[in-house]
Amino acid sequence: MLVTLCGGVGAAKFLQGLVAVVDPPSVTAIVNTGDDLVLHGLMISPDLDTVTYTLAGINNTETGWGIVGETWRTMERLGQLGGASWFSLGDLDLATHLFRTELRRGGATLTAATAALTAALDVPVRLLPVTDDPIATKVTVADGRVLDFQEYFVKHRHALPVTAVHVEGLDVAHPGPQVLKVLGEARGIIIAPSNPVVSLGPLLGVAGVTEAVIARRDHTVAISPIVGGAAIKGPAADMLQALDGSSSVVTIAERYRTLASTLVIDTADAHLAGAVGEAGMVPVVTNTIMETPAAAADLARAVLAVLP
Ligand code: FO1
Repeated sequence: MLVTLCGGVGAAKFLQGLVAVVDPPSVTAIVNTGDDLVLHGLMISPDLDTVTYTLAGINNTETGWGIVGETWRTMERLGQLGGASWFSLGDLDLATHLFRTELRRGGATLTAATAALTAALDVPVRLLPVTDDPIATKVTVADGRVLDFQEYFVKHRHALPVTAVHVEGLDVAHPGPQVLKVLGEARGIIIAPSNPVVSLGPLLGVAGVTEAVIARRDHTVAISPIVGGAAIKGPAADMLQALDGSSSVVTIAERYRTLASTLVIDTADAHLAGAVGEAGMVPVVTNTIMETPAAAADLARAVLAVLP
């Protein structure tokens, strides 16, 4: 069994490549839930949905989130009524949130609701929310305001300088029922090229998860989300610059060296391979930019080649 630690878009693309080169049921994805929100009374899990839609082959490749061929009539009507429409929920995507919310109100855990959703969409990979307990990523911005993650990310287009990130609920959150077990049993653990601060940070902060990954360090490979000092998508580079004082593959190595033995970096960063080694991780240099499913499959092959 292979376990991938996942945020949203970058992880979803990687998983798409991985399932092209291994038997999909042998893959388990543990997914961040710190981005989750309740809006219009609906329970929304953006990272779980991005991974689900991508593996179901119905993702919107232009936005990176949501469903292909989406329409927005409900949002338009909601806007006309004066309702909150800053977080765009497409007409098809809304069905996911209705389905999940109804199950959860009936007593299902997020893990169970996710299993029902992925089964209905024929997703061949097991998706595990990192926790069934509510956790919520909060972002402190330069003027001192503490924003909910989606307010920072979507409403303010992740343009505000960040001074701190914390995750509410981590002190009482338990890992999902199968999370520690699969980490202990995995043939290999792959840290996807997701934002280390706001995607993997909350996931690794759930009780026991970091310790379980450290215990499997020799079987764990991380893929850098930073290429040439910049993030492929989103605010990872700005956040690392603000919080760690730098944003290179070496910054990633410094964050991940206790968790993973190997760091996969892009050919654009080949000149930093030595510095990654000095930071305590074995560097592997390859193309990490997943412009096509074929490129994602090549990256997955490169990762598999370094797993024991
Ligand atoms: N991202 C946006 O930039 N704008 C949106 O309006 C938006 C809506 C949205 C709805 C459902 C969903 O699952 C994801 C959505 N996202 C949107 C993406 C989401 O904010 C991000 O993917 C993250 O949470 C960061 O990983």
